[in-house]
Amino acid sequence: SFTRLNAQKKLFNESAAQKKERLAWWTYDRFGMFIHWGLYALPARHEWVKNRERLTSDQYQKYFEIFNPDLYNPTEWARMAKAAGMKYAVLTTKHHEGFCLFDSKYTDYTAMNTPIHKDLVKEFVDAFKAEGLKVGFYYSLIDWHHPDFTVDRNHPQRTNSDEEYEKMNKGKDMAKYREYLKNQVRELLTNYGKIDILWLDFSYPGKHGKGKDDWGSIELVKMVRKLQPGIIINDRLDLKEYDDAWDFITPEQYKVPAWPTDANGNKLYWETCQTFSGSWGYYRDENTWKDTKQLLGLLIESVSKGGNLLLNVGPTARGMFDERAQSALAAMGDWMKFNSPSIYGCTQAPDKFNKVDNALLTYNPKTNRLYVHLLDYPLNLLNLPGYKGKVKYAQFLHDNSEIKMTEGSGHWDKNSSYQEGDVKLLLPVQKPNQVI
Ligand code: JFZ
Repeated sequence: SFTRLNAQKKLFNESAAQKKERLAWWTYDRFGMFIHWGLYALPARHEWVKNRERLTSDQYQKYFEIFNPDLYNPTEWARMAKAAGMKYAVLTTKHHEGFCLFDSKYTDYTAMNTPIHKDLVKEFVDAFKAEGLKVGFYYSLIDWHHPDFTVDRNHPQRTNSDEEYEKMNKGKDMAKYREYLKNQVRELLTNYGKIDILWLDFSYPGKHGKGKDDWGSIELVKMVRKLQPGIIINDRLDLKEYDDAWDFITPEQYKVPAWPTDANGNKLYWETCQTFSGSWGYYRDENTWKDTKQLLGLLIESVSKGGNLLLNVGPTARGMFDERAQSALAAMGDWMKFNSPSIYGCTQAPDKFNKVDNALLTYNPKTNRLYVHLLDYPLNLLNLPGYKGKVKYAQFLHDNSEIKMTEGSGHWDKNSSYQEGDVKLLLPVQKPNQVI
């Protein structure tokens, strides 16, 4: 629904140029790691397991009592993220289950009171910063553990009847939850130094839903900006009618057809988040892992449409990236090692460069280089339609070896009319390994 955005209201006094400046590192870096980690790593069958299986907080309590990620080493995580080419990471400080990976004055439902007895968020922040990565916090607006959080249509104990809702919610006070959520966000943005990204999740206004009034979204955003003026915020607070209450949109688990714009045609900042295997939390038995080419395709395609990719890892209950995640990250790193100049600082190619068959285009406006990503390696000749006079030199990226090119030919278009002005690249028959 982002294409229907018609933002008019404003909360702050920031110009478009100032916003561009604030988001400059993020649009340059393009590639980050999402980390979904919580008690749900123990059942290891989806981060919504409490909801999917309609578990009560009592039934869920056993996971809290045995949570003990003894192999947790965030420096190792940071190194794997870095080796994959990722430049920032966003950790679930609390997911919908309500369990906090951080120490909090406002609840005992934290990692401090599990057998690990550690502020896992603090260790994450320190380790990732030390490795030179930017850090972000995911914080769930939804909370299936807090006693004042009312049962709604996304709740494990949801029902079909208005009367039952009323019965279950008797005595619950969302105003208290609202205060709790604000207090915790304040803790997160006060106790851990500079935080680069805040990812609040998520709103579902309407009948038996929750939105801006439930969260106190406006006050919350104002507090966030005051505590961390440079922070970048996502768009799930149900404040779409405001121009500046959010920074980027978050299309999730699907491909955007083109660079998303608002109703006035202004290009939006955007970041897609994607999983390796389907679920966000560690899911032991999931057999739907994407292969390397699909993962690289997600990254390249995002950049080719002016966006970022936040790619998720769900660590295990012992605090490790499981081996499937590790090898996927390593494979992306093998490609990024040679091809990252086609990602960092890159964006959608200018219109004068026509689409190329079975290829995605990225472009670096500073160096005026066009990157042609060959998703389906062609036989010998790659046709660049209408590129005559626009290309000075062509080379592979992985080894800087020249690719010979010819000008002056053309191609027959769909209507069988001959179009002049193409460039043809003479590629080697055998695809080099580092080409996607
Ligand atoms: C949410 C979470 O429920 C999920 O567990 C995960 O954390 C993911 C990143 O975010 O899922 C959503 C939230 C919003 C939409 C879709 C899935 N949405 O707006 O389409």
